[in-house]
Amino acid sequence: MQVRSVSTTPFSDQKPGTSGLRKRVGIFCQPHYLENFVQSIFDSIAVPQNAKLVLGGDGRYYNREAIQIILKMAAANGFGRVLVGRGGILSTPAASCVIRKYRTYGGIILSASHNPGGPDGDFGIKYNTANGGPAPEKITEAIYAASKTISQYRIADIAQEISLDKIGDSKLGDMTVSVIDPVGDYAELMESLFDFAAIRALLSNGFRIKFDAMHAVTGPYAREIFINRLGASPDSVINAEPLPDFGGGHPDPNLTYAHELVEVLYGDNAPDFGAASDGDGDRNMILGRHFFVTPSDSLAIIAANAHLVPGYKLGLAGIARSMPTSAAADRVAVALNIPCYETPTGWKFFGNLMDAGKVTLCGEESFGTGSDHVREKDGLWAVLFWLNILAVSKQPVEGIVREHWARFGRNVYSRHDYEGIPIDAANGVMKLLHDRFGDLLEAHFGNYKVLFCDDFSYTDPVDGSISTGQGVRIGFTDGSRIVFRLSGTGTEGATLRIYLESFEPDIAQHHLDAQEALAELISIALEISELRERTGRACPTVIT
Ligand code: VG1
Ligand code: CO
Repeated sequence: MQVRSVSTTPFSDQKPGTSGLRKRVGIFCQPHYLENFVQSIFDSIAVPQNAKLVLGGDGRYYNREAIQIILKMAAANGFGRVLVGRGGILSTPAASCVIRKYRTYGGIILSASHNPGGPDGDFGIKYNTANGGPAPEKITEAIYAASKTISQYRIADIAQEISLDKIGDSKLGDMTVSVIDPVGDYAELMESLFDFAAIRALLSNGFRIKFDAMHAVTGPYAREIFINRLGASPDSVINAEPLPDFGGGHPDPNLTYAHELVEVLYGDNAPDFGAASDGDGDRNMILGRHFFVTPSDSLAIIAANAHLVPGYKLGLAGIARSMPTSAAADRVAVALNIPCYETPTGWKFFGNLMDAGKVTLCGEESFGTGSDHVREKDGLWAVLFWLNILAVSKQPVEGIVREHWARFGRNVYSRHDYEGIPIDAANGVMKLLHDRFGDLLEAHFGNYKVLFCDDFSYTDPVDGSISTGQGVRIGFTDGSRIVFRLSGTGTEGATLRIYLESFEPDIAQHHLDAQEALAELISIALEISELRERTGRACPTVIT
């Protein structure tokens, strides 16, 4: 095989964010842009000769082109075999599953997750290590450093396109390209964890479900699992055809962007259960009939009911949640007498805890839930977990949630996102908050008195690594909390997130509507951050 060394110069903007490098397609398509980043990955991980790599993506625009380039670069960089999902498709959790099952050296996942796709949308790339999880900060920082000094990359000098549409092996120089079924290994793993017979019985007894794949990667997975293996009716999965532009939609399973599903679940004759997943299949939204389950509650409820599910009946080692996620799971951990860890935002912080056997379940408020079955959050896994709980408990979704609140109290929760605001204004808000820490400690806001304020930092209990600047927390004496954080996944301006939480021990006493219950905290957040004045925004882009 002929290898070409191509001279190149660095791009200044290849710093990986919360989960990998995400940019507009136009930026990724520039000559050498993708190649520089891929070579920076390979240069940062000391690839052993003949190593195995997993490669796949969420099918968005530029997925196939990128896969051709990465395959040729993998061959030129000494990989022995690359396992690629057929058609270049692998959901993020499925990629994690395949890395672990076939013990590969790592994997490259092409996705910008919940960000829109298409020629004017976003593209993304992330590297996962041998445990199946997102590369830890140590590696992402090394990749970024390498990208700043790169002067050449290596690529196989082969013009031919590698065929990705037929399962089986082919040769690319000395390297083997193994095209694999993207769904099979993952579906098998799900069957090993959940009581498929119980779920099948539930579905055949008239329990109706609706899953919205949002024209993103989960369509083929959902069809195979819900329809073929669990016997759900064919109309149970909507928008099941993955499209390069996600049908023009925003593949983010929340109340705003998954409105088609939300209308069905809040409409007349609504099904019993609704769910959606995002671009790359790692997020989940859970709905009951006329009812929304907050992701933070979902994590807590999954933890409290895990003993009902075969894969978890022996108990949980511990739970981990990201800092902005509500403390609902902490209460369950106390009841189960297991530890609960609080990590910075992003799945990469959970990997060490799972590898060390310290936690079984992990979750984030951003519609991310998962367990140690893989090392990524897993949308369909969460849906199956709920279906398994519903099949055993024979209660509606709303009943399960209300019973949970009655037992543990309710962490009333909401997130307000201000998307696409000027970067300077966003940084100004964060700086102002830091400058006000001293004053805030003295301040009273009606019934609210500040107990502490800080910028969250985390020391990894396994390897001792420290991550600072992970979000401003303002805690009040009654246990309420406001968190301000800048997003690390956006590609347009800045996105500022405000996370609001209060605790209601006696749910008989209080409003059901979170926005109403949190109204005072919301106005405190706006007042102390001067957000409206500094951004000119009257209201958030997305409220969850
Ligand atoms: C967001 C979420 C975070 C999640 C990340 C990746 O990050 O808040 O919880 O881990 O997306 O999710 P940020 O930095 O924009 O707040 V995914 O499904 O986009 O890989
Ligand atoms: Co995602």
